[in-house]
Amino acid sequence: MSRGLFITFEGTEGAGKSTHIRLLAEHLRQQGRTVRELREPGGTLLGEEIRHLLKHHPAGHGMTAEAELLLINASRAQLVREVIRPALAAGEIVLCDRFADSTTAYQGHGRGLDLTLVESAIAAAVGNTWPDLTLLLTVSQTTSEARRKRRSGTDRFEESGPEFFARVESGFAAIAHSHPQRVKVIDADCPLETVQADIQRRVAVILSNA
Ligand code: Z5A
Repeated sequence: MSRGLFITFEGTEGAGKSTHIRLLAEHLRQQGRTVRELREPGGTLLGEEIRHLLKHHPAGHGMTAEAELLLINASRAQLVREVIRPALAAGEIVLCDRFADSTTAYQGHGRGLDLTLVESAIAAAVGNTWPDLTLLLTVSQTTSEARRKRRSGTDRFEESGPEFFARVESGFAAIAHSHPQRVKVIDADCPLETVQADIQRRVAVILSNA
């Protein structure tokens, strides 16, 4: 590949994004590919500090939706320029745990910010660095809650109620509907092996066209 491949994973909490990125990265490395695993917010020194502010720092209490939007996109602007673009230029496969679609779903649909404003902030951060493929992992609310309960501790996002997460979920569904070429929906309620096999199939298709 002269230019690498940019794949993002999206979905609500507990959908299995982190787990499947790890499994897919192992699978691709076994094929001799160079793979970069990233997460948002985060992925750079600056981005990880912003992540802490957004999720756990006491200064984040009472954060406005607009401040949240801009902080997430500040982290993204850094990640795109410092890591993603150079990695793609070097021919790597970049796997990113959440990206711009999460902002549309969480800050746009979830927090209720104007979608045009959200799009402008995303555009400033992303420029023309859009994913080649987005895998949207969908799970029922029941599965999401059960999987989240297995973890210890909560963050500021998890303090939002079920109505917020329902809006986020319909936001993701709207994104998938508007971008059927880029966004592929994966039923992540299925057993782990079935979901990973589905993901590997989707990625094999795009790799064979790259
Ligand atoms: N956020 C935002 O608001 N706007 C943005 O633009 C961006 C982010 C980029 C990041 O939190 C927060 O930032 C996020 C949105 C916001 N918060 N919320 N809500 P994060 O990175 O800490 O959390 P997350 O992205 O929501 O990920 P997660 O909760 O850790 O879930 P996950 O990565 O999708 O799931 P997992 O950790 O891989 O799996 C959870 C458990 O389920 C684990 O024990 C697995 O072994 C198990 N699992 C996974 N798949 C299966 C299957 N198929 N069967 C059985 N068990 C499974």
